[in-house]
Amino acid sequence: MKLAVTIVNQASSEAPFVLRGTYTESMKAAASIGYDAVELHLAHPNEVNLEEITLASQQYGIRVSSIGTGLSYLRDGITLTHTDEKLRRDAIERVKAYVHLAKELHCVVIIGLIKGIIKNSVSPDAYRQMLDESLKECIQVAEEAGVTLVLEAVNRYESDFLNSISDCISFIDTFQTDKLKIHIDTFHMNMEEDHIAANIVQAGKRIGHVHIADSNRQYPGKGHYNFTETLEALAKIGYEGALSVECLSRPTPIDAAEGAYRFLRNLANTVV
Ligand code: LER
Ligand code: MN
Repeated sequence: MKLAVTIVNQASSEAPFVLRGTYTESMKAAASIGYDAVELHLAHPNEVNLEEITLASQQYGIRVSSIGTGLSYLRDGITLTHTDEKLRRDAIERVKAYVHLAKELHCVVIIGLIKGIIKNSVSPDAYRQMLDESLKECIQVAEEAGVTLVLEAVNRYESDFLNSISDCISFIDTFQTDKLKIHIDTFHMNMEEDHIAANIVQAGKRIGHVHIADSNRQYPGKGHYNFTETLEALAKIGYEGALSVECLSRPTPIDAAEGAYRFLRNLANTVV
């Protein structure tokens, strides 16, 4: 399985991203540890220089697996369900811009925090209608670009919609496209799923991306999450995407990146 690590320019020490600093320096550091790919977290696609990323990718032999978009919400307050029509439109245009970048980098685009939450909407129905409309527009652009959007199942304390794999299955099936898939995260699954392996198998080919953190959100091996069970379920469904490490950067970013890599590489070698 391909291993990826999250990289971000700047984030608080409590944010669950691993390597911090310039994107190209982090690509170099990730490649030297052995990672196959990086996951870029950025508030706006214009924060990266495509030529520089492409060059670093060739130079260090590392790909981009995924683009995380949550920082656009955290920095600019835009969501796909915002009651302010201008901020909703801005979010749609932002996702389209991420899709254009993802097309060049051959990677997936994560839809997490940018979808917004019901609590900030007028009503659950209004929320759902706006999410449907906004996503349909994003999906059209994703289909044209051949890019996959991945919708993250996030635990109930952070989101009030799409907390579990089964929530995501029912939701994405209504769109009838293979360009909208489910994004699972071991940290969230640990809280929300009744049976992790069975639910992954149930989702099957709908799974498009995987975040990895241990039960305490530290790097894998530091808590009590059963990664063998998850990796075996992913092998069973023929998952071909990346396992992307999104965890606290403790005790240091490099320690977390190295510790996660050692643990996962070792496990992946025994499982697949
Ligand atoms: C949030 O907890 C999370 O897992 C992130 O991937 C959301 O962007
Ligand atoms: Mn995540």
